[in-house]
Amino acid sequence: QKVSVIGVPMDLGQKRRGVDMGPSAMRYAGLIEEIQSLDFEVEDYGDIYINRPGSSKEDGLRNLEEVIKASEELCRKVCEIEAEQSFPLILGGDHSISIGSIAGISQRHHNLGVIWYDAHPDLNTEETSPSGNIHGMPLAVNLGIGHSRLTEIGGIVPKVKPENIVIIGARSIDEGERELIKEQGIKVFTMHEIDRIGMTKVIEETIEHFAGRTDGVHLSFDLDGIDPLDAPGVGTPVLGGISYRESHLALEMLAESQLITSAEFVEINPILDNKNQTADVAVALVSSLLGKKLL
Ligand code: DIR
Ligand code: MN
Ligand code: MN
Ligand code: MN
Repeated sequence: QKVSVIGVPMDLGQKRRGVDMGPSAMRYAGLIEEIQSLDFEVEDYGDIYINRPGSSKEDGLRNLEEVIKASEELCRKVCEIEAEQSFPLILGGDHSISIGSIAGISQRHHNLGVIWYDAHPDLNTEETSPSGNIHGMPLAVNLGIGHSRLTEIGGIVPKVKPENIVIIGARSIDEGERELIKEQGIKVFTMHEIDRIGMTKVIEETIEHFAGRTDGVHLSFDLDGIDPLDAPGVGTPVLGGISYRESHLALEMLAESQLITSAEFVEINPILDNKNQTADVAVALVSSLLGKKLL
């Protein structure tokens, strides 16, 4: 089994610099060695090039041209990885990178499932966004909703069907996002459901939701889904998140299910972090996702 790692040092999907260092932080935290220790062959594709500095706001979207360029490049690289039957592991960068990663993955997975592990549903459009930040829009874009220059990347629109999405950990939801969730009937486990039924049940229901229906499931893991106490190095921390242990449990259960066919870990900002704690957490979680067991 092979894992192909690709870094996307993108920080133009939002306003705070530093999240471009996420791929370095995860490599420094021992990502490659950790995957090798689990008996996978690893190929590190290095990082894709991000054009800097960004442009100004265009059509209400900050740094649109640079995000499009990077997304197209990431789409091509992910396609190459998928063509080799290798497992794509994408390192962010802010969450706007998900536009390019899912554009690539959806070329071969026409009935793709997506797990969006995040404090935010990232379902804004240039019309509903309070910030103009593209990192708050990628899930909408992947549903074919939003600016056409973003939704058309990779040529397939939409890339994901609303019934093939499960959001886990949401606790900061904008008005436009709330409407879209209702209108599209998207399955969401907010913190309320996680507290109420527990992570075990949440993941059991998630697995049940996808099993036998999808031709692959992509895990899009935003580190701000985790509580800021456990993952402080993120640009938009939100109190009351998923714990470190619950997150391991979730990924251990997903590993056992063998449903996950690609993954990305995004939004680590080493400048805001406490001695690379958040990258250490991400590497430990990758290891659970790839099947590491305590015993
Ligand atoms: C907010 C923040 N909903 C926005 N989104 C974040 O700007 O659209 N996503 N931080 O991760
Ligand atoms: Mn595949
Ligand atoms: Mn996000
Ligand atoms: Mn988030």
